[in-house]
Amino acid sequence: MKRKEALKVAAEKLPKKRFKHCQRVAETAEEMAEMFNADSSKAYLAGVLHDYSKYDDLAKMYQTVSSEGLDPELLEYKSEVLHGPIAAVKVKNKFGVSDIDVLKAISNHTSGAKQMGILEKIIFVADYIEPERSQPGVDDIRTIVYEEKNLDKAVYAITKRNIQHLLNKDQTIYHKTLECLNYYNMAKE
Ligand code: DGI
Ligand code: FE
Ligand code: FE
Ligand code: FE
Repeated sequence: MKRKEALKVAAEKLPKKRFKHCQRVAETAEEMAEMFNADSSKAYLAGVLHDYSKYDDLAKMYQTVSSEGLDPELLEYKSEVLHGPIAAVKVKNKFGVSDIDVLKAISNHTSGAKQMGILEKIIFVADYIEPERSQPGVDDIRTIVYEEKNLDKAVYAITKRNIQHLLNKDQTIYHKTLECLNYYNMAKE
């Protein structure tokens, strides 16, 4: 799938604000790919499509989890945790995106995972630091990325903040989020 086509399907499917976020993630990911010697075209494509399923019908998402044999534990969560894995299935089946790096980056963009590839890490981080993000501490993450150039440390810092935030709201932590925390705690230096 070419970037123009991806932009078109994302723009048609998503509310304007969400689409704009996807565009900014794509641009941030493209720039990061150049910094970290990854494939910038793949980074842009994964960025545009990462939130494609954010507003899908939850019952249909659960059906897809079953029919595609996705992690059954996903059934205990809502779109917040499901939309990455579901988007990966959809862009593969609907648009023929077959690149495994792109599909994994889309699938794991919310939880992260252990032993992520470069593209997965880039999308995970770009989603958190795209220019309109203003959550407390985001500038510390930008410094880790753009000055220290340490992606593993950024993944760890983001995952730690996400988990702290989720625990403050008594949310359940998905196992891949925890695996990501533990793995990048060891990998970060
Ligand atoms: O889709 P975005 O808003 O751009 O961002 P995202 O996909 O990174 O995160 C979506 C939401 O998912 C965010 O509000 C936090 C939530 N989330 C991330 N990890 C977990 C989680 N929610 C639960 N319950 N458990 C998790 O492990
Ligand atoms: Fe998302
Ligand atoms: Fe994220
Ligand atoms: Fe996003």
